[in-house]
Amino acid sequence: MAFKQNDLAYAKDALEPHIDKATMEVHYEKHHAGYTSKLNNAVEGTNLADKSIEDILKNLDMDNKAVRNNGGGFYNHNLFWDVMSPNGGGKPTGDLAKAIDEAFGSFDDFKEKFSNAAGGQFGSGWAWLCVHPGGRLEICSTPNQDNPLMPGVGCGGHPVLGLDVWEHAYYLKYQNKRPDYVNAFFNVINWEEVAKRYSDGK
Ligand code: MN3
Repeated sequence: MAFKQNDLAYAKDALEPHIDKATMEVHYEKHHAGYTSKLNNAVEGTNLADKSIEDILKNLDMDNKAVRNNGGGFYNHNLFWDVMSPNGGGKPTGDLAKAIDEAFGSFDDFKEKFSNAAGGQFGSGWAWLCVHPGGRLEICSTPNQDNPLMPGVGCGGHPVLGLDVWEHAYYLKYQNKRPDYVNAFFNVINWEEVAKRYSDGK
């Protein structure tokens, strides 16, 4: 069965003014669609074709560049669309809020650390909030389309929040001002979805 992009739960202009419609269109219809079709081509006729994407990433041969880049790109963007919402923003509640306070001191400290991970990723990549078994949270970043599920990326646990810091994710609206984009992302984070991923993943 071929891999398929997650449907967006909102219109492509629904995250405005934080994430603009033109960026959403090219990002979803061109970039993510491209990773998805290239992943399907790369696994077709191989023993990976009938595996789940999580299974593929966890057991990945990191020298398999086609699956590493496109499998990562496929998975990462599906997560990214799902952790944003026009009704997002604010702060998490419940167990996730407690875990954030425990790991980072406060929500503001978390925001600063996550923003630094996003801003400090040199070149293209992703910033992540990951949960380890038992519930401990970690912030990290990965280059290119690497993902915390992949072996040996130095960024462990199960990703519950991811931020795309490739220029294609923000350049049309924010040009070189990545920190403004990172700040705007906090206005659309779907904390309910992140909390669900946290309780599933811990
Ligand atoms: Mn992208």
